[in-house]
Amino acid sequence: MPRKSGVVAISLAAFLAAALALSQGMGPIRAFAHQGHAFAAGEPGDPKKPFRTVEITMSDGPGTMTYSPDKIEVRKGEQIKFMLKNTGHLAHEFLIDSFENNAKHKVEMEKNPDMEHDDPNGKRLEPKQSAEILWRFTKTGTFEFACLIPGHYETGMKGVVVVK
Ligand SMILES: [Cu+2]
Repeated sequence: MPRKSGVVAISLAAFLAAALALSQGMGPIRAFAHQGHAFAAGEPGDPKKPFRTVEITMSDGPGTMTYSPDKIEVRKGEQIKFMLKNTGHLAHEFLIDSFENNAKHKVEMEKNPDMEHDDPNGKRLEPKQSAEILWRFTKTGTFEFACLIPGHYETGMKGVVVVK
């Protein structure tokens, strides 16, 4: 009998430990999923809340690739609906992030040039395509929007958002 109750005690302890590990695990796993998206520049916007619209045109020509405008200023907490339009002849993307994350991401894109983006903080647009991104800037600082298709950033496809 003592032996049997010992086994029961151990299996109950194991069950409790597993249940505890599971309940504790939920939080960090969820938090990690958010960090995994690396939303350094804020967070996805809420369409039910007010926002300001900013149109950004992506274009390309001989030796030049640009965003117009390539600098915008926003207030901390403000929501911006980016209306993106690709008027160029090539596919372009718009990824809003910290300079650091874009630089890291750029290295990955050089290894996988066909990597597609359709994330809350980034879109890839084919020529003549339009897209929207609703974004809330929750932190002050200077953030970057960039096209990380190999060669595009170097040709001028980058811009900044100054959050005050
Ligand atoms: Cu581009």
